[in-house]
Amino acid sequence: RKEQLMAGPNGEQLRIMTELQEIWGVGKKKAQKLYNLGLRSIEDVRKRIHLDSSNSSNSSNSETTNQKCLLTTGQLIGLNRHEDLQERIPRKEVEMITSIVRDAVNKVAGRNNILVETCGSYRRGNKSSGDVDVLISDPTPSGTTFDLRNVLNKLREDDFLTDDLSHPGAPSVEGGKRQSYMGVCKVPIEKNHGNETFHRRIDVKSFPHTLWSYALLYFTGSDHFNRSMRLWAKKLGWTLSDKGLSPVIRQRQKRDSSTTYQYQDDKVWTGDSLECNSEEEIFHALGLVYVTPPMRTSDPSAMKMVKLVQEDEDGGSGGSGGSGGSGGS
Ligand code: DCP
Ligand code: MG
Repeated sequence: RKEQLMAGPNGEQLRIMTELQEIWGVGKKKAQKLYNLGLRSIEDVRKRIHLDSSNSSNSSNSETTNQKCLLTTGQLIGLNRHEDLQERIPRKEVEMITSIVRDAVNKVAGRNNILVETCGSYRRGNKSSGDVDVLISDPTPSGTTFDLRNVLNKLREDDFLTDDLSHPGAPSVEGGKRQSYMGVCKVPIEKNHGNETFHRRIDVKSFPHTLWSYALLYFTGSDHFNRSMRLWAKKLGWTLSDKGLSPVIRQRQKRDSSTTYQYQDDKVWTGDSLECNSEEEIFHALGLVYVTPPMRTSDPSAMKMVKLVQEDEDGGSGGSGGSGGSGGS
């Protein structure tokens, strides 16, 4: 469909908007806004920002104040780091980054039993990744969230974190909530045997241990695999996320006219999340065989594995044999 659109009358606009969305934090809306301002490439955006900043240092009229808001702080970082962030991260460097974070966690916590696991495409076994998704959890005591803030301060002091795209707040007092950080890092040259590396996107998330398996499953992806599994859960009357697996009733509500979709599902939780102490337990709770991370791809053969279980189960119970049934129990 994209190829067709590219060949159509709006193809050039689509190509430009796709390029503008390469800037971290720039989505479709912002890309359209930039396009409407006459900007036709990332280079154009750079020039405009440069022009705005030299204008604002020469004068203080209101027009320049408006133009200063062309990009948010995060998008400006995305623009400044754009070239580096386009580079894929080899597995070896993902491992270096993970071990730098793990060392900082151990040092700040004063012990080394805190779980630090890199998920995303790395855990699926990809040769390279677009970013590094690090999950952290303190197994003792299991209800609390390990506070990331001192670890992040240490990583800034060590010149590992170079830019912050979001700041985590304090962990919630009642516990049970995740803490999340998005930023940019760079492996210091001396840690990389004198070799220069690129700036890399890093996400660090801290979860209470009770949600660890759900966090691992969610952030290992792939996004298509997750969507498939969530849809499967939905058909069985559950909702699956990094917050758990809970029974829900969905009430279809008409939305107001300002939103893209006409209807939304309002979820009414009818019970607490299941306690699952491993990813395997989550698959089994949904009546699925366990799928290992390397098989959780967007590849249709992995998707088929999930469906095959449904067919096996239907067959096993001597049931309808159809593929459209609600399945499970
Ligand atoms: N995720 C999701 N739904 C989204 C975004 C992310 O379920 N809309 C989950 C699945 C992803 C994981 O979070 O695998 C990490 O997100 P990334 O965008 O970092 O994706 P990957 O790590 O899979 O790929 P990349 O190599 O591009 O980082
Ligand atoms: Mg990733």
